[in-house]
Amino acid sequence: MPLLALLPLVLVTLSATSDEVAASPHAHPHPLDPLSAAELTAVRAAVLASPFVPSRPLTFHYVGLDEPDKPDVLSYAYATASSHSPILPRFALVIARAGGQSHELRVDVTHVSTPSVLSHSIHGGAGFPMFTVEEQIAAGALAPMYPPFVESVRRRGLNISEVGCGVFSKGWFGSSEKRWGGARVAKMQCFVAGETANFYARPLEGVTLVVDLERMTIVGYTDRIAPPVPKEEGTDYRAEKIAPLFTGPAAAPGVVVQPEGRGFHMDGHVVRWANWEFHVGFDMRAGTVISLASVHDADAGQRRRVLYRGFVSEVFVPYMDPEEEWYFHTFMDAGEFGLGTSAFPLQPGSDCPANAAYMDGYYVNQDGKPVKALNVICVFERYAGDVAWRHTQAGLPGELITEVRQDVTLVVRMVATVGNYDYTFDWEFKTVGTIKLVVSLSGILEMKATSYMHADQITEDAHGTLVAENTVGVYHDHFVTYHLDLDVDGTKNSFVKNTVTPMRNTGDPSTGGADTPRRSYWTVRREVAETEADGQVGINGAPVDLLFVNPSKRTKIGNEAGYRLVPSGATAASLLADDDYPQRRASYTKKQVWVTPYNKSEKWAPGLYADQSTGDDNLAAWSKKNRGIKDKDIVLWYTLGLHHVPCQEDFPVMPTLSGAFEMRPFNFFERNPLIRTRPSRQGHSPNCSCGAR
Ligand SMILES: *[C@@H]1O[C@H](CO)[C@@H](O)[C@H](O)[C@H]1NC(C)=O
Ligand SMILES: *[C@@H]1O[C@H](CO)[C@@H](O)[C@H](O)[C@H]1NC(C)=O
Ligand SMILES: [Cu+2]
Repeated sequence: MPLLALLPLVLVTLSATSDEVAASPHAHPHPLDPLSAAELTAVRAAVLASPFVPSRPLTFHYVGLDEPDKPDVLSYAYATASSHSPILPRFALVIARAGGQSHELRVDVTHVSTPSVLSHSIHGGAGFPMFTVEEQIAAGALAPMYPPFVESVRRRGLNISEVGCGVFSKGWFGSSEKRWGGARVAKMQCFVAGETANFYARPLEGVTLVVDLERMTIVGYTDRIAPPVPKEEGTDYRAEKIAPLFTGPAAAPGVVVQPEGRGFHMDGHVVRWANWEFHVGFDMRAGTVISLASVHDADAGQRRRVLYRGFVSEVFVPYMDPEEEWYFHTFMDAGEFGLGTSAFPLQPGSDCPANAAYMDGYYVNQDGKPVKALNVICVFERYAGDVAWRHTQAGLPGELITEVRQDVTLVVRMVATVGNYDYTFDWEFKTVGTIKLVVSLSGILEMKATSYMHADQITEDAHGTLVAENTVGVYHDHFVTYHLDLDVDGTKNSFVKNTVTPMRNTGDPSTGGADTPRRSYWTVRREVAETEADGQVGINGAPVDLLFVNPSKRTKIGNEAGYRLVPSGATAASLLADDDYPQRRASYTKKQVWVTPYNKSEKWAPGLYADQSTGDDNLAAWSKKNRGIKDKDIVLWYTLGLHHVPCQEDFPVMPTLSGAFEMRPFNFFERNPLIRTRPSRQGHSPNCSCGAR
């Protein structure tokens, strides 16, 4: 039937509209629900009325849920039918700036009509909170009014009206930058816009401004070099600017259809799908937060805990050019810019398939007023034709047995666009019990203008790849650090390193050998980590299987219930010197794996105050306490890393590049948990050539 071949590909959805998650129908929010607009409004009122911070102006840099203590949340979430869930108080953590100080406030918003400030303190250590969107805009507006900058632009033969500047965090470089006296300053660099949407491709190289974000004035200025501004032609990526578009039958359009409706259910922020249940939250710093993930064990007839809380703790992006304009490009995208505040509405049908459901988030602006982030998270079932398990049994007389089960997964997705880069963060839940975390990079490179027009002209280290004429895509890293508070079948877990070790066969049974011609083999040496020092692992060295086990939960045949960490690509560790300033701030990026005892206040790998942090309060510093981690409530910190050597295909916009890792059940179930799943009832699609044989 050739006509059908022109029809859309396979699956199509019933309810294509109004996919927004309804507001929680419950009178009381789930204790891990993000703060609602009403709660955020109440937080603001309480802070503004508080005598603790009398000085004005006051700006809000972070407001997030300060979740109840873990034992309380656990008894709420896993309350038995007989005991019923307690109503837990609702607290917010606020970080505000006033009078040149960072104020931390804890606000009780259990009753939104009578919010109250419970505690207040002034941050005395290093570092500053996230930038606000408003101050970045205000800083950018200073540049065209700053005479030396206007002069620099004029000297380059450009018109000030076509130049725009953005805020770049300045990093931390110790006593070498005493001149700013520990002030909350940032750098600004500028681009030439013109007709293209891709101003990142047209840097005004050589010019750096320093802005004091508190006084909102320019406090430093350099105009050092003036290579040509790269040409505009070929920089745009908008469909209407790229002509001609492909018109041929490059690919038939595909739409996902679920004739029987969605396979998952959303109750407020709680998602139930197949054997999984979990809570989806949203935070202005971390973005998506997944909590209370548990998997139903059909054989045991019970729900079993896997993850208490997981989120992206930091994204560290150091650039590899030591020159004046580039050395400080050592960004901490979560702690400086906010992944949640950088999340924009997902595009239905492109960012997420047609069968996706969407969730909104809320954060606050600089005035503390709630801002709705529309459609920032999507949830969808994915069947991409992959196999969960299979076997064909040939050789039986007169019979060919084939059993195959589809690998259908549930994806929770958010995209954060932090300036030039777009990060897609996926949480993928698999029916086999696996949680897969995927980070996909796209967007626009940070580019440096240069006089080079051709690769043959480059005689010294260009610190990047010539990706277009006069344009170098600068070398850099992406280190995405996850905080995963695993609770494998309960709270108390141990971290086990199973090192795969080569062995020699002595050939002599009296020394444990085997009397065979075999010379060598490998075996597994098991080590249970005692303290945090044992919890640090560089995974590119020895072949090692890393497990989180619950020593008190065993299978019927005696193996400890566990989950295994499986990296899949993107295992780069930092190559910076230990004494280099950016490395001191992000010292935890030297090893991919850290395991710490659970501590509610240890959430952010570079520390609570990431901007200009010094590393004195980061994950590596906490780990120096070398606390016990055996048979305790422990947290996995995993850093997914990529060394990015740009190439021409990354210009003008970068094709998606992904890295991932999985947490897979390991002796958690008694057997393959999918053994009892039904074979697919879905037959041939109309455009499958396998039909009429
Ligand atoms: C700069 O651009 C603006 C707006 O396009 C225009 O009005 C102005 O005349 C230009 N100035 C110069 C010196 O070209
Ligand atoms: C929990 O973390 C905070 C912040 O790092 C620290 O001050 C406190 O001592 C920690 N508590 C324990 C028991 O380690
Ligand atoms: Cu990159």
